[in-house]
Amino acid sequence: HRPNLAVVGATGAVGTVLLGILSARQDVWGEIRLVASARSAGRRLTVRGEQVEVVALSEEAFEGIDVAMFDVPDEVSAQWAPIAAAKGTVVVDNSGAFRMDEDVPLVVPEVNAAAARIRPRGIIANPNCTTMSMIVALGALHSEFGLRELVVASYQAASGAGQAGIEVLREQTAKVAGTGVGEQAGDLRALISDTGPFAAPLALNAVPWAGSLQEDGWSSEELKVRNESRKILGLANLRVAVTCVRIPVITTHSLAVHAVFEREVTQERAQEILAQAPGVVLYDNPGAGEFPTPNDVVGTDPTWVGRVRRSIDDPTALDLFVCGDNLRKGAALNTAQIAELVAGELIGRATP
Ligand code: 11C
Repeated sequence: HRPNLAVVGATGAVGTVLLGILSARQDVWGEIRLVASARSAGRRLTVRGEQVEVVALSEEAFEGIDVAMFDVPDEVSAQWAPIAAAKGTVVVDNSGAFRMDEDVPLVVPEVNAAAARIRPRGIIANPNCTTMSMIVALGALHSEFGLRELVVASYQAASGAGQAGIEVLREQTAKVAGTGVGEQAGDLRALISDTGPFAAPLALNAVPWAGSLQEDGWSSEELKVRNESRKILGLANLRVAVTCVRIPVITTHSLAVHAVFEREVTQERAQEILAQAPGVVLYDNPGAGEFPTPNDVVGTDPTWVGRVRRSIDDPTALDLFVCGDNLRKGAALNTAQIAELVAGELIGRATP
């Protein structure tokens, strides 16, 4: 039979994008069951052109389900993914709960698809959207030049913090419009007391913080980018320095990347590799004003790369600017791609 799929967290910011993606991609699924918290149960959502009623998360929700995609908070995944896996469902999880567990593969199909086959706990993890926004391009460059070190600054969209992040940025933007604020130190903080999921007012601002405080002043988001990049690329000793910054963009994360390699690089060869890499679009002609911006690429699937330069002071280093839709490839699309890999495996097994 065609494998049955459950979407857990169907009503969230990523879940909503996921239903659109499932409706647009080649359909490999039998039933698609929509699962969410008890609060959302009974709502009807459209997937593959059909209305489907949302059911509450419970053990029974995984009955007859072959693959489940989870897009829920860490603690919900930590509790429910093992329950689903124990029922024989392969879980593709987009939370941070399992990503760094040794017996859980962390998969980006363009980079390490084979890793998805070895999943002793029945769980496959999907990377953080910030890591994802650069890793497909870096994977391609790594294959050719051998990656040694990354120095990265992110420019992250509000929707990385979910639906609440989108709403707060919209409210703040409406509040500042036409007021003339932004010219006096602290005038944004005086106007905006509720910063929602962000550490400071985001409209007309840049906030060098995402996630929670970890040891020695690092943010959880920064450590995820470092640790997940190492795991996906299979480079346990990769040197990574990263600063994560939130900017007033609704959707699409961007990163300025300085990547140091084992071998000497040229701008031309790097551009050639990126132009040919699956899942990457090279858009790099600054003389004509051509480089990716988050607003130009939102809603698209690939990783967009521009501003590719060989470092002036290091012939083994490249500098580039990368944009990726954090809700699509950054979350929903990659989850769907992994689930499709598993579906292909299950169908192959059923019809040898
Ligand atoms: C953000 N990347 O932009 C985060 C959200 O580990 O999946 C995703 C957190 C995660 O805020």
